[in-house]
Amino acid sequence: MAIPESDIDPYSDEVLENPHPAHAVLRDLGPVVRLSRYGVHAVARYAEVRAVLEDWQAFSSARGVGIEDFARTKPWRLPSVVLETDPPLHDRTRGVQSRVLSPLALSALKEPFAAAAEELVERLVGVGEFDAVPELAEAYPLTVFPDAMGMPRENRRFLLPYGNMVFNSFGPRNANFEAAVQDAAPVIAWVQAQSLRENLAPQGFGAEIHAAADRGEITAEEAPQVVRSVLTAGVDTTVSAIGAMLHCLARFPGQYERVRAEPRLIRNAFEEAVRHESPVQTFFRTTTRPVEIGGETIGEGEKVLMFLGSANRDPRRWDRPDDYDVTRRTAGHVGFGAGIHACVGMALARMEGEAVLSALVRRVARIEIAGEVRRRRNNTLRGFASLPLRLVPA
Ligand code: OVM
Repeated sequence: MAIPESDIDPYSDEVLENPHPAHAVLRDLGPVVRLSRYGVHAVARYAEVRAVLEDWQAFSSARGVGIEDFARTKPWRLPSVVLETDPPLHDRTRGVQSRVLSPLALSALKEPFAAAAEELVERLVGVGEFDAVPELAEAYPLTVFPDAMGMPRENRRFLLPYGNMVFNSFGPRNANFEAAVQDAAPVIAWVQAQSLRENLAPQGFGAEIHAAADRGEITAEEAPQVVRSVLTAGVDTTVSAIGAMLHCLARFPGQYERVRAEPRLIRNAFEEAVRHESPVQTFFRTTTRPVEIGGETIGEGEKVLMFLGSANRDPRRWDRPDDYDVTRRTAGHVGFGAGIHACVGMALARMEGEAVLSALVRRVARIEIAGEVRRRRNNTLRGFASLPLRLVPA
C-alpha cells in the first residue's frame, strides 16, 4: 500500500476560484494524499479531517498551522499564543478568550448587535441595489466587532488588510501572499498598538483580556498577544460567513422563503452557510510522531493539510452536500474546526449572522443577485470580492 500522490495545486487561481472539483478528486484518491508540489500530506475526507482535528497530541499546532514549518522556517509574524500553540500554553490563553467570548458573556451584546443590524438593513432596503461585500458583509462586522472589543473609531478598516495578510500567510509564498503583505508595516504596527491596554476602552473584550493578566491567568506580555489573536481572527472570517449566507439565500430563494416563514430556522441558516461555504478552507498540523491515518502511516515532522471545505461537502458524510438546506442537521460540520482549537469566537460569529438575517427577514421579501459575483483570492479564506445584491422590500 502506498499513499497516492497528486499534483493538484490547492493554491492555484483555478482551484481557489472553484475548489470543489479538486476536492472531489482528492477525496476519491484515498484517505490521505501526498501533494507533490508542496511535499505535504493532505486529508480531504470528513472522517480523516475530523480525526486529525481531534488528535492534538499527534497533530501539533505549535510548528504553525500554515504550510511553513516553524521548526525549519522563521515564522512570518510572531506566532499566535493561541492558534499556533499546544497545551499547556494553549489551554491557558484559550481559556481567557473562551470566557470573554462565551455565550453568557455575549448575552449583553444581543440588543446592540440587533439594533446595528436593523439600522444597516433598513438603510440598504432604501438603497435597493448595492455591493453586499463592502456595504453589508464588511460594514456590519466592522461596526459591531471593534465596538465590542473597545477599539477607537479611527482606522478600523485596517482590520481587513491585516486579516487578509495573515490568512494568506498560512499558504505558500505565492502572488496572493506577496500582494497582501505589500505595505504591511503600518498595518502590523497599528494592530500591535490596538492590542495594548492603554488603547482599549475600559469596557470590552480587550479590557477583559488584560484584566485576566491582573489575576495571573496570563502574563502581562501575553495579554496583548491574546488580544491580537481575537483581532486577527474576528473580522475577515465573519465577513466571509455573512457574505456566504447572503449568497446562499440569493441562490436558493426557496430556502430564504422557508426562513421567513419559520424564523426559528435563522440560526441554522447561518450555520448551514458556514458548512456550505467553509470560510476558513484549510489549516495544517505537524505530526509529532509516526502516526496512522486511514490505514496509512506517515512519519514524524510531516505537515498535514486539512481541507475543511472538502470535509464539509464530503458525500460520505452529507446527503446532497452541495445543496444549501436550512433544515439540514448541521451538527458535526468542521467549518469552525473541531477539538481543542475549535473556533473560540463562534458564539460571536453566530450572533452576528443571526442579527443580520433577523433584520433581513423582517424587511425583505426576496434577495436577488444583481450583477457579476466575483470571488476573492486568498490562500485560506473563501469569500467574495464583489456580491451585487438587490433587496426586494416585503
Ligand atoms: C490568531 C489567529 C489568527 C488567524 C486565525 C485564527 C481562525 C487565529 O492569531 O490566533 O483562527
